[in-house]
Amino acid sequence: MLRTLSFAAATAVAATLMASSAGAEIVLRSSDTHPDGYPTVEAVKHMGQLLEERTDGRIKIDVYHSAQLGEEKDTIEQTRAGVIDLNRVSMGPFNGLVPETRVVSLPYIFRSTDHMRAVMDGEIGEEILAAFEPHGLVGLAYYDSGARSFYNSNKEIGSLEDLQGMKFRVMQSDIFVDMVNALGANATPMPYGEVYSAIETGIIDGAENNFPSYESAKHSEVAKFYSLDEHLIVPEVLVMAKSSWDRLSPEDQQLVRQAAKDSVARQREMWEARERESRSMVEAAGSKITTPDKQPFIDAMAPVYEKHVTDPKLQDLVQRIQAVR
Ligand code: GTR
Repeated sequence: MLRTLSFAAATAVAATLMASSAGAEIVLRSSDTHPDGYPTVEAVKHMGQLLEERTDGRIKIDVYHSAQLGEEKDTIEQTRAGVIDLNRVSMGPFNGLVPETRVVSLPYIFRSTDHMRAVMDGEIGEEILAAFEPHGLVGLAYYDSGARSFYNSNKEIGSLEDLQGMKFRVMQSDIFVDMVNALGANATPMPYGEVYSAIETGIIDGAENNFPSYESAKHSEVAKFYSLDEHLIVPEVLVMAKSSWDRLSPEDQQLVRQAAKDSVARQREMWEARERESRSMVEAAGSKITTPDKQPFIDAMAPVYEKHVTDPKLQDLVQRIQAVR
């Protein structure tokens, strides 16, 4: 019973079962869109192992990978409602809900993964984690997601000109729609799980993502042309339902937060290895990777910044991010 209910929903049941159950008292249900073995899935499993060890098996995490609990947008709502306890998601789908997530979803805001890590590991990252709380969520940790680039089923993209008029799927956020439009292409927001068949049937020409997603979601089978423009370095985030969090004792909250933080280094290690592996896998399977000149892509993003960074608080965050060395 405990295994299928969220901690929030199971608490009432747990209260009666606890006395007789020799197993975990608290089982946290965690969602991820990626398949088993993907670095984010394995990182949350690792966090669960740490928690089990540190609580003598009293707190456990069950990871529901492969979008078993739904597409990201829906799982975010379910997490806010306390139906799902933990959720590992991209920052992108939070853009409509948590304004602070918008700054780290801007194209080319981070110069490199090292820059992203320096920002997210520091005080700006902590501020953004805290910004989830008024929205029914507790931000726990960030994971790496490399850089996202465009891929498509039609042709090589050697320059910005080649993108003109093409149709790309983006995550469900207005920033990404405007980003693609500013490049002269057309954006179609849609859930991740629909992208493969949308490319296959020609509803869209392609999408944009990092190598591990491109490979593991098998988009590489239907979109062979990958263009390394690296327009987005957008971190992943692990959030917890505020209602599940509030049911934990302060000591357990501390344990959960620490285990989440401690899983980050493991995720990054796995991420770096997986990026390399995925890239060689898709290349071996016939994907053609091109490297366009990025500068015209970067220059084309000015209107996106003008439109989306109007709030003084977000303007300040952008400046502080750019100032991080
Ligand atoms: C992946 C990310 C997922 C999801 C997906 C998407 O890189 O890890 O959380 O956001 O992209 O494009 O929907």
